[in-house]
Amino acid sequence: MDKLKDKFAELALPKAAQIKEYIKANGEFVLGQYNLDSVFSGEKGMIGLITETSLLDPEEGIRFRGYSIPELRDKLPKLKNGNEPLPEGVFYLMLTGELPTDEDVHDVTNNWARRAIVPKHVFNLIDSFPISAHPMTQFSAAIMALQTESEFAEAYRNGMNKKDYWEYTYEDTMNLIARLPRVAAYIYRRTYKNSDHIEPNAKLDWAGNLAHMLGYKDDGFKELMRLYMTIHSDHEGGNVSAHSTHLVGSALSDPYLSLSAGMNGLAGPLHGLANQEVIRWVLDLQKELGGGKPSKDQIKAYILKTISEGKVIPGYGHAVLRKTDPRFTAQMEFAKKHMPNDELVNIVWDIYEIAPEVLGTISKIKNPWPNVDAHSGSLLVHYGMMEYDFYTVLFGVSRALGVLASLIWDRALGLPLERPKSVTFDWIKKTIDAKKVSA
Ligand code: HAX
Repeated sequence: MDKLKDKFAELALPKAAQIKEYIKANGEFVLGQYNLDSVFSGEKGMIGLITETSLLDPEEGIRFRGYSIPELRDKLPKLKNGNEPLPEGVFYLMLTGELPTDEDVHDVTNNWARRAIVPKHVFNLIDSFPISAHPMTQFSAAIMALQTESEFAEAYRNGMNKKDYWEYTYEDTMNLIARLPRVAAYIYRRTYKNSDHIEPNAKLDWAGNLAHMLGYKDDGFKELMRLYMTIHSDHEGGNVSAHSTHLVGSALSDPYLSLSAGMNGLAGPLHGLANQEVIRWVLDLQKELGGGKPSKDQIKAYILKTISEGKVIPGYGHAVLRKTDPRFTAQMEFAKKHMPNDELVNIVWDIYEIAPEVLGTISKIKNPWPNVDAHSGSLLVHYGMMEYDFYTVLFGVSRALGVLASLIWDRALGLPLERPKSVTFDWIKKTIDAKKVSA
């Protein structure tokens, strides 16, 4: 028996049927218009995707099924002595649209614990990489290695009916999410701790177990993982990791193939890899100054120098947001409570005072405010995780929750193969010139 699967069938399938009916009845309705600039600016602002799990407002930030980050921290179930939400809860919420009870979350924890066994060949594959391979390369490849377990792929081969797609997507999703912490921790311990691996502890919650397998005993780190895994999980459908997972899934590639594609997108420095770049940038700044805490003038000068070298300030700016990212604020609140005097955290706060002012003077930059990645690394460093090349893997474990919940919805909604039209520049020029002549 799988209570979450039953709940999805009971709540979400009728909703999916309603949505399909609505689309049928209102298919002609015009939602917006776009121009040449839209096409050449990464399709920003063009509505082209349906994503049920979350919605991003440029001024306010992300809402998961209508709940903001502060509301999630308040309302989602926590451990008895904990203060941060359990990520099991945000997954439940994204999937069903309902806030879970403590018992619902407990069921998801147990469900994932039951599914968490990683086949040996996945570890062998990870071990076959040179130790210098980037952790995201190892992570994406390990997800591909896990694909041997895909129930969706097997059922498709055996002639599954379209109406069953969502069920097999659900099964793969649950198995995959259950196994990712073990895979991530294995990569970490192999790459940085001499392959001194730590067995999972099935009594711990999903994020607590991840912290345990990574080798961090501090309860503060476990709390950080719960918050981290919750707030990084989803950012509506158009970001590169969500969009690529969805796009690849639209070919009915199974959840393993789809998530691996999404992780390859997350590994880009303009997206998830920005979290490692932030710490690299701050450490380089410190190194250049001979160590210690830089003054605000030194920070300003370093920002201007970075820009003059044709590089971006990592952790600042966003394709959609136009204010401080509430995920940054949530991490700042966590830091104020747990580590207010940490030097690196204080540097991150000083940068927050300076960077928006400096970036705000550069007219082409649409958003001078910090995003989620500006803060996360400093929290990890505080607990001793200095190996910043690994940070994006943590982001990836979390992001799996949102993009895979969405993939289940994609299959439940029967969304088709995605295939936007592309044209050549010549085609555009001819079309626009012809319109000008006839005007
Ligand atoms: N530092 C310097 N220049 C910046 C900048 C920054 N932080 N943010 C934007 N710009 C520049 C762009 O590079 C672009 O310059 P060109 O026209 O010369 O190419 C110009 O300002 C306009 O960019 P924009 O419209 O404001 O921003 P985009 O939507 O094109 O890009 C990015 C959004 C997040 C990619 C961008 O702000 C950036 O590169 N930020 C730094 C990297 C980063 O933090 N990425 C993580 C984003 C959040 C995320 O996905 N996390 O996973």
